Amino acid sequence: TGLGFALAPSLAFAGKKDGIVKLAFIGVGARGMNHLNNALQRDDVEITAICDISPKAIDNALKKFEKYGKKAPEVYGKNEKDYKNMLERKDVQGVIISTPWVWHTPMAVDTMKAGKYAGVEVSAAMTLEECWDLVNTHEETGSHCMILENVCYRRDVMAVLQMVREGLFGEMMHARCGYQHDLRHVKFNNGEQIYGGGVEFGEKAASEAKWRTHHSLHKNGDLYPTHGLGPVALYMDINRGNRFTSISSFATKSRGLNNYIIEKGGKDHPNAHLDWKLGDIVTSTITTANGETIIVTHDTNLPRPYSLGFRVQGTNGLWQHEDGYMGGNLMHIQGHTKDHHWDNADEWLNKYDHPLWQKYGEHATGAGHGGMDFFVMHEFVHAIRTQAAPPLDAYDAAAWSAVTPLSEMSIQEGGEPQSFPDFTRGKWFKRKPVFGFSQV
Ligand code: A2G
Repeated sequence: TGLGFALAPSLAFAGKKDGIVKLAFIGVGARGMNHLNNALQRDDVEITAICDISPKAIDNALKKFEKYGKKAPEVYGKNEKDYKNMLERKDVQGVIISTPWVWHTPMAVDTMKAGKYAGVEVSAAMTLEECWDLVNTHEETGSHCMILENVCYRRDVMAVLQMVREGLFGEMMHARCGYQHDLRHVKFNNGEQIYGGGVEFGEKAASEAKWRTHHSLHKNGDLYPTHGLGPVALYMDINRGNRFTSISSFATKSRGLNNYIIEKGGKDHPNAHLDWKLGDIVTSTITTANGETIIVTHDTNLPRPYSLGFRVQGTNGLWQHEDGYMGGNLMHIQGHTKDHHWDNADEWLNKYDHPLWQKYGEHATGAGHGGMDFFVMHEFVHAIRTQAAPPLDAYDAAAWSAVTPLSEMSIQEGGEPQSFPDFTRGKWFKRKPVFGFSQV
């Protein structure tokens, strides 16, 4: 995707031999294939079944099984509901769901109802009703749902979590984050290649542009909040001593996608006449029960380098980071950093490197997205093996994903603050943080 993330195969991972975890996959397209690749390299996982309605995707996936010398899985995908047949299998304990967004909640709900662990890609839900469906199904069935938010496992993000917990920033006060990624080549292609080369979307397009783009046509809100908000939620103990209380959102006008279509496809292309609803930059301010604020940005239609733009600030200092190669990795910690100056954050992040990264960094770095994908799979598998609750759960999935519908509502009402439902129904007050404490 032009992010320069390594996609080389990671080192084969030798896990615990006792208790092989049996996984199935719904969706083995671009994202699912990445997860599949990681799972196939673990000898503590057996993939018993895969499901996709695209025969080409199934074909590619089966080739991977051959490549790694693994037993071929049962294949499902006759139609859009065939995944339900797969969920009836006894030899499936957990299901990785990497499908178009509108399928995430229904598939996660069906997976939990089938008594299996659901590992659902981001965002987990598109509407408030879906957020509640995830929570209610988890509570009714006792089955678990892990939101597979890989950025929570980014090396710098986890080091900063250690610093937050050690109190280096003082009391949490404010954070900024966002999904700032020029997706124009992802939202449009020529139907053959998966990125760019044309200005088609929907039926005439391939891969993500088939389903992702139409959300930009019909919705004005933060369509993809969790890459930024997941880590910030961990810093602020959301659902575990704290919770999001309100959100107020604003959108700019919409220009980027139309300009791109005209530039690449000409002003007579049929797509040049569409009225895109998504504002190019959507900015939301979230408040929390503990008195912090969070500014979340969604910026996917304009030319710009990738950055999640983290800022994590407390009463004693802050981390401020701009992804990329220009050295925008800054730290200021009162008592350590010279007043009114920045430190290069690298030294701090090395010093507070998370134990999980120290232990598995070597396996992780080849696994895609700079290693995060290894950990998200590792922890999902570990939760299943130990029959434990996953570190990112249905409440997290609901609270983080709720930003999409709530920001849409706020924008429609001119920025009017919207209340977050308390998806934990009061349990946030007593629940304790769990993410990142396991060193298994
Ligand atoms: O761009 C990145 O890889 C995103 N991941 C991923 O979620 C998806 O939007 C992709 C575009 O296809 C991160 O930013 C971590």
